[in-house]
Amino acid sequence: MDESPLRCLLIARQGPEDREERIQDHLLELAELARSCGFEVQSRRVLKRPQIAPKTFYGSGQLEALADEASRHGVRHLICDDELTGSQVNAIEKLTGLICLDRTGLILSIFEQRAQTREAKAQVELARCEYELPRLKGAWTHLERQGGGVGLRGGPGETQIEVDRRMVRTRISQLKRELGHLEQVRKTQRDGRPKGLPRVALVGYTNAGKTSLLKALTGEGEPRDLLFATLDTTTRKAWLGQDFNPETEEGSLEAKPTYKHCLVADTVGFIRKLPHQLVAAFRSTLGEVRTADALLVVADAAHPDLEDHLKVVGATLREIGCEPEGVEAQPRLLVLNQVDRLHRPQKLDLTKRHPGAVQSCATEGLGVEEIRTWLRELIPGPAKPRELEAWELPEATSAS
Ligand SMILES: Nc1nc2c(ncn2[C@@H]2O[C@H](COP(=O)(O)OP(=O)(O)OP(=O)(O)O)[C@@H](O)[C@H]2O)c(=O)[nH]1
Ligand SMILES: [Mg+2]
Repeated sequence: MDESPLRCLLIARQGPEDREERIQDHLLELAELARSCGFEVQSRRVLKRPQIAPKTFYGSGQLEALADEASRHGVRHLICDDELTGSQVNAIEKLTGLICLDRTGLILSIFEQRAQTREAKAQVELARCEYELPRLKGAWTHLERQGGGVGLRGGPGETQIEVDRRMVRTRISQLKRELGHLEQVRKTQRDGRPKGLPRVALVGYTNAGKTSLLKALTGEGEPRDLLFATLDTTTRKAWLGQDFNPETEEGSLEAKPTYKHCLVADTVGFIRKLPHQLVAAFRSTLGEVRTADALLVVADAAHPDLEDHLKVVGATLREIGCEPEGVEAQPRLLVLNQVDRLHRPQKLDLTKRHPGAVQSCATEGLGVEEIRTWLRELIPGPAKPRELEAWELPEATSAS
C-alpha cells in the first residue's frame, strides 16, 4: 500500500434527529474543504450515534474500526465534521494513533495556507490562537517560531500549561493591537478612495462565483475552483455603462446614469459553521461589507444545497451587523449564479422561489447587464421597500 501522509478519512455523527442525507451532504462539503486544504479523501463515514460519548465523542468501538481501516490504507489523518473539545481530540488521537482535525481546525488550516497580506495573516493567527487556547496540551511550538520575547517562565510553581496559556494570551493581545492599527490604515484608505463613488460588496457562500462576478464586472479577478480561494478583500472599479466589454474597453451609455462607475469589493466567502473565531478576527476585512452602499449576494444556483447556503449567508450577514431591513439596511440584490448548469424547468422554479433575483452565469457574462442596471438605478441610496426572502429572516438561523 503506498503511503500518503495527506490521505484522510472523514467522519460525521448522525444523531437521532438528523437525516442521513443531510449528514452525507455535510460530509461532501467537508471533502471539498479537505481537498482545498491539500488532502486526498480515502473515504467518508456517517457514524450513527444516538448519544455523544463524552470522552471520545464517537465511542471507542467505531473509532477502533476506523483506525484499522486507516492503517490498511496508509491513512494518517482523521477529519471530523463535528466540533470537538481539546480533550476529545486528544482521546481520539490516543485511541486511533491518527492525527485528528475537527471542522474548525480544518478551516483554520485552509485560511493559514491562503493568507497573503499582513492583515490576513494576523487575522488568521488571531483566530488560531483563540481556537487553541482552550485546547492547549503541552508545548506551544507555534509561538516559539514567532520569536518576539514572549514565553519566559513566570514565577515559581507556574506549570508548563500555564506558561503556554500566558504565551498565547500575550500573543492574542499583540495581534489585536496590530489589527487595530491595520484597521485604522484600512479606514484611511477607504476615506482616501475617489470621493462619491458608490461602493458595492460581493458576498456569499464560498465557491459561488464572487470573484468570477468581480471579473465580469471589472475585468479583474482570478476565480479558482477551491473553497476560500479569496481571503483578502480586493476592490476594483466597475463601469456601469451598458454593453461594456472589459476586454476592449468599449461600451455605450444609455440614458444618463448618475454614476458611470462604482467600486466593487470581492470578499472572503461564508460557509456553514464558519468558525466564530474567524468571523471575529475578520471583523475589519468584513467592515468592507458592513459599510458598502449595496450588497450583491452571490449564490451557486446549481448547488443542491442552495437554500441552506442562503440561510447561512443571511445568518452570517446578521452576525457581522448587516440587517436586511430598517434604516441601516443596504440595498441587496440576490444573484443566482451558475445557471448555465441548470435546465429550463429548474430556472423557472428558481424564478418562482426568488422572484427578485438576477439569474447569472458569471463566466459567460450572462445577467451582468441586469446587475449593472440595478446598480445604476439603486446606488447610492436607501434600500427600497421589498418583501424579504425567508433566508434573510432571523428564524432562518440554521447555520449548523
Ligand atoms: N459553470 C459555471 N461556473 C462558474 C460560474 N461562476 C463561477 N464558476 C466557477 O466556479 C468556481 C468558483 O468561482 P469563484 O469566482 O472563484 O468563486 P468565489 O465565490 O470567489 O469562491 P471563494 O473565493 O473560494 O469563496 C470557479 O471554478 C469558476 O470558474 C458560472 O456562472 N458557471
Ligand atoms: Mg473568490
